[in-house]
Amino acid sequence: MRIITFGTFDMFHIGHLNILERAKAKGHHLTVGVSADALNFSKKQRYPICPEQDRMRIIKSLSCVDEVFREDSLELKGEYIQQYKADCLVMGDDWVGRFDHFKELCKVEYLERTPGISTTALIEVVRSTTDTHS
Ligand code: C2G
Repeated sequence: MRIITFGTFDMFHIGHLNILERAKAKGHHLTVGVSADALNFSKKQRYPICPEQDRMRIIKSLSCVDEVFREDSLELKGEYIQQYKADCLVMGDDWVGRFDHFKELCKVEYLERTPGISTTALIEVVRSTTDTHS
């Protein structure tokens, strides 16, 4: 089965690795759409800490990942699912229900997020450490 998943994967951490490994375990081929810097800016009004070329290189280097592309638009998910011939879309459960309409194209599964870690929390830790020492 061919699996597809999407994410920003900024400041790559263990929660990201866990979901990618678990996504791959559901099939034999894993495609990852890494969200573009511009897409992040349009969604969150800030750019990721790590630029898209770096985020894509990191994801590409993982042994559980077979193929990587840049996700330029949230509206193109259906096209990406078809283009990469995915049989199953996997997302973390922070997205539960949000992609159910793709069930007409492929299976849709939401996996439990790894508790206690997020890019936002990492940024906060760095920020508070920097504040303390400056
Ligand atoms: N994740 C996880 N556990 C965490 C943190 C993240 O399982 N502790 C998962 C998320 O649920 C997501 C993936 O890791 O499936 C990537 O997370 P983000 O980089 O935060 O991606 P996001 O901004 O949700 O981008 O088109 C959708 C977007 O591209 C998704």
